[in-house]
Amino acid sequence: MAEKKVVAVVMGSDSDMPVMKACIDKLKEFGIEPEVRIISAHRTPDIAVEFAESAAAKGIKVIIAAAGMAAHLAGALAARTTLPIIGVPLAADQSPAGIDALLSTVQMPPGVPVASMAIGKAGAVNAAVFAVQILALSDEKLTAKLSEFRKTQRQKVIEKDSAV
Ligand code: RP5
Repeated sequence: MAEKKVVAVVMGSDSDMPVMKACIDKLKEFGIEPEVRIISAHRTPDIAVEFAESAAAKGIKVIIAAAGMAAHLAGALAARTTLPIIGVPLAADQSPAGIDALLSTVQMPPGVPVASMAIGKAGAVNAAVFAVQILALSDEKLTAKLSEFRKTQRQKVIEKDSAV
């Protein structure tokens, strides 16, 4: 039987996938196969509500929500669940470098937080790492993988330093 998915990666459009692939790939590096959905807070608001309200009961523990422009997806999901929501603001076509999405994602009212990451690919990768950090609180194997990840990252910088 397939293992229950504990992380969901939701994005507002398939046009977000080229950036969000970095998030999905990073989760997979840690052995986490996410549930991936395209759900729009504005174009499919009913599906966003249904998804958020049913996520915890399905076994989802962390939701990563990415969107561009007036990026209300992370906040709209956060309004309907007490699961932690990690937001990834994206620079969509013709948008001012993602600043619009950043402010829409990060400026949540008190009481309904979204953990907003950086704009774009860095944020997509960090959303995956942050989700792993949350899950690692109750998973020693993930804690060990995070420690290994940091060591490898450190080593890569040292190698670049020697090669420069
Ligand atoms: C947002 O609008 C999506 O997350 C995407 O970043 C942006 C543009 O969507 P498409 O017009 O490409 O579907 O809701």
